[in-house]
Amino acid sequence: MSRFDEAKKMYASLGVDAEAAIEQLKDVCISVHCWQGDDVGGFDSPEALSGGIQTTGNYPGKARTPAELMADIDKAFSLMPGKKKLNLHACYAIFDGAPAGRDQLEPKHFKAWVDYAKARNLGIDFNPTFFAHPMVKDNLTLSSPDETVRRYWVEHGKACIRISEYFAEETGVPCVMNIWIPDGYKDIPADRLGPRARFRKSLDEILSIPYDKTKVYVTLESKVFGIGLESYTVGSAEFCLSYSTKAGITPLMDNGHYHPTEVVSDKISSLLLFNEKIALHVTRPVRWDSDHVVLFDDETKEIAKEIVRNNALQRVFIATDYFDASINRISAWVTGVRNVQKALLFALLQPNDKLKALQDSADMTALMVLQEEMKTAPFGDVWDEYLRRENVPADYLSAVQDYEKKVLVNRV
Ligand code: RNT
Ligand code: ZN
Repeated sequence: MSRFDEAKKMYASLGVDAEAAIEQLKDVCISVHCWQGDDVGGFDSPEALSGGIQTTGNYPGKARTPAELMADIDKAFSLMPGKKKLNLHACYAIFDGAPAGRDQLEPKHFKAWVDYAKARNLGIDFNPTFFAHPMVKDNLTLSSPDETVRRYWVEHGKACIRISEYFAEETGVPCVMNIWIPDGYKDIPADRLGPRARFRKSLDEILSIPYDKTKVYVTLESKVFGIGLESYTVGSAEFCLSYSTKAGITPLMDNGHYHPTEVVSDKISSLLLFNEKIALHVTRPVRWDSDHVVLFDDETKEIAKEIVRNNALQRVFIATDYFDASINRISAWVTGVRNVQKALLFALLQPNDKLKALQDSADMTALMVLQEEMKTAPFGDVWDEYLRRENVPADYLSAVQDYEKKVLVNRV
């Protein structure tokens, strides 16, 4: 009997169908962020990263051109099982000839990405880029009191909706367009309402353009603070959640965007009760929103459990969001995405009905014992079987090291 067969038997004894878990996992799409490959650099502006986010490290091999980034994404995707979507930022526009400002971006500036995605049967998600640009003034964009600045970024948001619709039409897959602005203050403001009122007005203006809501899902991502923006964040949790509900768009939670003892896993159920769809940025905050590579850790598993046991795999847009420049970037990509998938498989392999029944009968003793027992169940054997069926190697490190030797080290 193979290790998988043994594991299957063990899970079956608990009422868990390992085959069904694998089948379900195959259909879950993870939206993979393109920005792990070049430290959130992009191609449209030479400005350094800003907006209170930071990539640290200088591991060799960062992608410097669209061709390099595309090659790296190919390498990374070849080592990830399951369904993927490509998540792009507006700063990854590819100009062939005259560059355009962010307020002037058009679908044609993303044609190379559409060709890339179509050739690989990928859908595309999108993000307007409200950072690392000279039109960010005093750390403000959509909430700026300077009308020229505010308008510029409203036009950017509108342009991005048009581009998102183009992605959906070309690929045949709906596009999730996520709005996140870095706007905030390092020190105590005198007016907290004004910037938020302007942000609300700007969002209203962006969303006023007609677009097909079955093709473009606009999401809004909140944040607690950024580096250099410690005292006040315009797009706070309360602002973004209230706005999303009122405007009928989709709320997005990034698990690096809350106070250190707050957990997104506990928030998912509440949002599911009041939203048809919700969206996540899965990351690993270490003491702050540091965007470390996602690990197979307790909170990632808990997030996955909340999605699976609430029957919400079709209602949650799952995207990765991290950027580590201190290790091989391809490995960072693959490790983080695989860990999201591992967490989902782990969740699919829990005896969820049994656990709920124990909770409802107030048998917290048996609940604790069973939950603990599941931690050492032969999960790894089911994961390995999933990789085998998906035709990706269990050992991706050798492939990454080989690519590093042949390709990445030459980028100097
Ligand atoms: C920043 C947000 C945002 C960015 C990306 C690059 O704190 O998490 O999602 O990481 O848009
Ligand atoms: Zn995020």
